[in-house]
Amino acid sequence: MEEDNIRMFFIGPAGSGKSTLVAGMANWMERSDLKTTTVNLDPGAIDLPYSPHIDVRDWIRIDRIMEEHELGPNGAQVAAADMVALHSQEIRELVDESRSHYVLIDTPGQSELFLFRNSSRVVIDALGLDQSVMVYLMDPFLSASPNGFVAQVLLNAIIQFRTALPVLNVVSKADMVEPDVLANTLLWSQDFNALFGALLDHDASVLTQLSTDMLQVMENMGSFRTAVGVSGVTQMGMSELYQLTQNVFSGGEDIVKD
Ligand SMILES: Nc1nc2c(ncn2[C@@H]2O[C@H](COP(=O)(O)OP(=O)(O)O)[C@@H](O)[C@H]2O)c(=O)[nH]1
Ligand SMILES: [Mg+2]
Repeated sequence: MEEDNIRMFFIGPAGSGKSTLVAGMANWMERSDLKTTTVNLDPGAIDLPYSPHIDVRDWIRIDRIMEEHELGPNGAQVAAADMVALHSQEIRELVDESRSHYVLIDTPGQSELFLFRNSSRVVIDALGLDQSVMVYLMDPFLSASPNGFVAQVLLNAIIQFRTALPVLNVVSKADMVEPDVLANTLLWSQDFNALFGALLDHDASVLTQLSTDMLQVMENMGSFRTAVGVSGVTQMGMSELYQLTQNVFSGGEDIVKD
């Protein structure tokens, strides 16, 4: 059995619930006797719903960058995202010292900063690729339409492509949608034909040969990997997300629980 911890990067659009999910998952893991370290990689975070063990804001402050480099808020976010890379070794050392089973990594509010700046590659590489997984937060309302669901599946593929890590889909804020709407979204994540049928029913116009072929590629890439509905607020879906993570690395056995 590996001694190494498992790293879970939480990624998704601004406001998708990453920080809240890190808080909920950390809380659930601690209660399950899994030693957990939380890492905040968002220099722009204001009020976090958890107290991060490791926090980039100790080194990088958006307000200071705006002042010192005479940048607006957007420019400062980009500069800050790049500066995180300069601290990747320190972050790695602190993670190693924590000797945790699980490392939950909260990524910057704007997911494009994490996905499309090379600095994130440096951070991911520093933390290690072997036992890392991306947890991709899908919006529950966008996921309720076949077209919106497919758009997010495409983003999943981009995350896989950019990070070369396994990506787990979660439908975030699942407490906010009706159970039958959620069940339908989760069905699409498991059943290619159900999704295909729904696209035909609702959005035949977008069903060109291209989108059909594209969906097939997404399925081959595993972008349809079974999703779970989660809520950082009610802690719904935490054990399922834990199990999905276990499955990625071990085919279902607990890896690091003593
Ligand atoms: N009802 C509900 N609200 C949530 C959930 N997760 C996040 N929120 C709310 O959505 C907003 C954005 O959440 P946050 O975790 O900061 O998103 P982030 O930008 O992705 O880190 C906050 O007002 C949260 O309280 C959830 O699971 N359920
Ligand atoms: Mg956040």
